Amino acid sequence: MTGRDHVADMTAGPRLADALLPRLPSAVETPGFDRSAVAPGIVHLGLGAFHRAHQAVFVDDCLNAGESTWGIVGASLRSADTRNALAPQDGLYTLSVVDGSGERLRVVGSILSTLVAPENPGALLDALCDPRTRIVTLTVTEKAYLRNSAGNLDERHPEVVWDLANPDRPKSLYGFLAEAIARRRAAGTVPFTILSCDNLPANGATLRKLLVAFAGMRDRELGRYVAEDIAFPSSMVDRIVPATTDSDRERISAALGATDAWPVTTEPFRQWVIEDRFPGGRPALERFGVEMVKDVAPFEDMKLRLLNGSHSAIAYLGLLSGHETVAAAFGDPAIRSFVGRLWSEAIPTLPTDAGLRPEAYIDELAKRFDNPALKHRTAQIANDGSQKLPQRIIATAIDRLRTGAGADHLMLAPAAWIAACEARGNSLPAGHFTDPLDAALGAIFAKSLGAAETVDEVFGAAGFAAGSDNLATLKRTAARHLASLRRNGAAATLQELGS
Ligand code: CS2
Repeated sequence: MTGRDHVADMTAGPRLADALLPRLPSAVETPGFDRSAVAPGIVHLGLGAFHRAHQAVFVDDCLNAGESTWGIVGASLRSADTRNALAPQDGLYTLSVVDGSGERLRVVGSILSTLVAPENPGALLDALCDPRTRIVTLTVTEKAYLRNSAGNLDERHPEVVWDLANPDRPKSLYGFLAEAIARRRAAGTVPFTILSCDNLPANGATLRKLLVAFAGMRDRELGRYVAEDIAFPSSMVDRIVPATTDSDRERISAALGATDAWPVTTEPFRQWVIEDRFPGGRPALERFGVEMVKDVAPFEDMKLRLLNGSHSAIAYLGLLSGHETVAAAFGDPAIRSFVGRLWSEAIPTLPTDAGLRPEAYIDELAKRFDNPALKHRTAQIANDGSQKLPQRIIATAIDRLRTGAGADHLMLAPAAWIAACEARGNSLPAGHFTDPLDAALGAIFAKSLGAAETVDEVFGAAGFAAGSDNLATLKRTAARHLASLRRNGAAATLQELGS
């Protein structure tokens, strides 16, 4: 059910809005700044729950501290649901921070307005071209980067083809960014800085490469301009944000005494590490714990390989073992002990000269995964495995083999992904999670192949480890695990791997 659909059946009083802020219970934190005096300075693409629990809260901290030129214009590139929920609330929403000790509520005021790109692409282009916009942030998820299996821009993707032919009515992030950059340049407006906040390694450099390719297809000179005159700092973002449930909506609205159609729940932990390259200026995020650094790469590697890698493994093994949430799956001794050994495989692949403290990091991670109040569904993390596993698991395994070490535990993750995909429509509901590769996967599974052939075809379709000298070894290990998962199930496979 979407936020909008839900509003009709909620009875928790008036709708959350600016006028209501003074009447909220005193335990609820509210914006300490005059929202009407804040000017927009950031356009955010991808107005999902993650953004609203992370970047928007750090920016809210800055606005509370008196910086008044960094309000957010939030845009969805696909669905109207978030706008439909937030627009009647003046862009306000509640952040609920939960752990074993209880729940803290905070109404966040940093999102000044909300846009839905497909409804009105011109309005989003106008916001991007507004001279007051100096930063464009993105949380559009891995698949929106429209990469082919070699990691380059998928030039045949229908949205790329459309955007090249229809620059005034773009659909993809590339069409919007390239057109806005071209218009700003023609108008003599200073360029904005583009800050990717997606879970991709070297996300700034990756986005730069892809956008330069797109812009160059429009016009060589524009490609050169993007390459030379736009800054793409990389960033590492971290906060666990389960999808909002109806029971969250009811509980939080009851506590507010006002209806919030789309609150967001999260954990106390939050981390943002940003490469400090903002020619057009930036809010003083470092005052609120954001780490402004020269090189984000080590932090990104540690987070992708330890947190996200184990998250994906927990999700697929959890699904195969009947666990609905991360806390339940991680509470399963067999999965927990497997994850410990997975971390032991991944840690030696991290840089040792960058001041990382991986042992302390995994200690804290274990506590975060155990958070009993965070109902983070395994099915949520399971989405888009084909887009996530390369940087979370496969790259780590390649690094292991390169140094002559093994990757037995790591390679259980892609095998469990395949097994969980196969289980949909059987032991798992058909649409329990989705993947951009679902059509190709369905065609492979329909052939009822043995484990080795299945792994071969799935790795080929997903481009896993393409070009690696050790591809055959990686596939062999994954196939052994898949055969065991199919034949003996997850519990026996985990037990055998542990012995
Ligand atoms: C998760 C991430 O859904 C997923 O794939 O692994 O969203 C994870 O919760 C965040 O990256 C935590 O920062």
